[in-house]
Amino acid sequence: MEHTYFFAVDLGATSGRTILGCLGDGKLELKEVTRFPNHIIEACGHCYWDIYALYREIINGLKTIAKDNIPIRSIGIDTWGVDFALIGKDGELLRNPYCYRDPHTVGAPEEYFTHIPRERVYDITGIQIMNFNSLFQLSTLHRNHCTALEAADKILFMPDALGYMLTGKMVTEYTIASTSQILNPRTKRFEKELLDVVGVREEQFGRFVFPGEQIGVLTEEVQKLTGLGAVPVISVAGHDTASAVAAVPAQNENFAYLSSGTWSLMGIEVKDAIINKESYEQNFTNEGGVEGTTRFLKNICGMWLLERCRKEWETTNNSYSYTELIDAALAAPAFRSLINPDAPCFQNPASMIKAIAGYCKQTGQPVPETYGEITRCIFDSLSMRYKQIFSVLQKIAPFPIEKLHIIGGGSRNNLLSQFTCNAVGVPVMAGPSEGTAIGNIMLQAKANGLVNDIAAMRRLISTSVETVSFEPQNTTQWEEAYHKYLACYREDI
Ligand code: LRH
Repeated sequence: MEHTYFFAVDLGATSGRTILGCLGDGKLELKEVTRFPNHIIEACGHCYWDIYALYREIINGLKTIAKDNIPIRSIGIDTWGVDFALIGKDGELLRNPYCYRDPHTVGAPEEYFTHIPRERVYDITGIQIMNFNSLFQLSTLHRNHCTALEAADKILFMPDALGYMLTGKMVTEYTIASTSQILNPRTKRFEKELLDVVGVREEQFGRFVFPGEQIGVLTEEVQKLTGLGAVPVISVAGHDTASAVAAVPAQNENFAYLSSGTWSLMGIEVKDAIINKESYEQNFTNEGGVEGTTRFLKNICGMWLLERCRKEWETTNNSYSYTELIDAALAAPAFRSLINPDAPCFQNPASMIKAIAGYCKQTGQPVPETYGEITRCIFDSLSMRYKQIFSVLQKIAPFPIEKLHIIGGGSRNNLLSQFTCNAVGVPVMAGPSEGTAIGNIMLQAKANGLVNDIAAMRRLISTSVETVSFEPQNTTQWEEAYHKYLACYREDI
């Protein structure tokens, strides 16, 4: 089989990468082309993303490929969810997109529910209520008479906005649109009733596309900048989590996944959205997957906790590698202090270390002081939160969950994978760590007719990537610790 090359742009909330995928002889090989940080820019009282910096990084990655004369068949872009760019009538970006961590949406859902009740919003969308969902970002902008929104002709979600900058074509890709809380998963259309409240019309979104459709080809401007030809840009699963879930190397359908990065997304793949009293009460989400599947999952504050602590340590000249942090966590006492990683105080605190200390003080637990103790507290608490969500999944899933697949950067952390395995009590398979980029590339391969369906994709992935397997250990000890976690579990700190 001849080798075919694909270019993936995978942008997360803390870092981004461009990756070259090579498919041949029934195997996929990856090569990281570039890796770069994605900074939240705090300015004039708001938090922004620098979309031009991201665009420049994509151009740099493409330039490298062109210099090396690698004949890429297509390009795919995936990013984090919910955020969007506003485009004026003249096709210009109206300002840098807001970052979902901007506190301007605090309280926005409650205000929105005075127009349409919470239950109805959930019933229409099946999306967990989170204050930063695009619907609530739009309602905040609308309420504040945001001049950019008032002038906007089009609204493009992040992967689509970058796709537009590369091709000049405006689309709205289904999986990323499903994170907005504006889409109805049954009809796969935007809901006018929800949009009316925020003064937005359906025509303000781009042409609606599903994963696999072509957006366009590189503009002449981008061709000149990069040295490439008219390479097609394919709409992959634009939502990073959707691309990651597509890459789960599962052997059958009875699995749950944990996509572990800045966020931890834990869930199952189902045929139809699960929207009922229990899913509403547990605030679970139904996001769009590939081939008509639904990602029934819950957001858990993931490596964000540790990423923020690491940044703080760096400012005091203490940079710790992940290996150092993991070793120190292992040496620290177990289950000494347990936090609810999803407590509001951890969403975007000025100091994560102080926020953790504050939570522990308020719940009468010892305050973790050393970097090892803090890291241990984060790992112990994450594994407990995973158990809590996993038990809900076990109750709601229409099948027995036989295995948990951990994918994404966090799957490289063997200590946390073992903790998670002990906590959930089923076998865990960790890897691939570049799940999102792999999903992105394989969906391009499918669009180019090189694989038939998601099952074939997953088979090919499982023969191409390395995984690590874990079996539950010391489960009684973990059960006991879970009781302690529940006793210290708070949602109001
Ligand atoms: C993970 C993610 C998640 C969203 C969040 C904003 O990167 O896409 O699925 O909820 O970012």
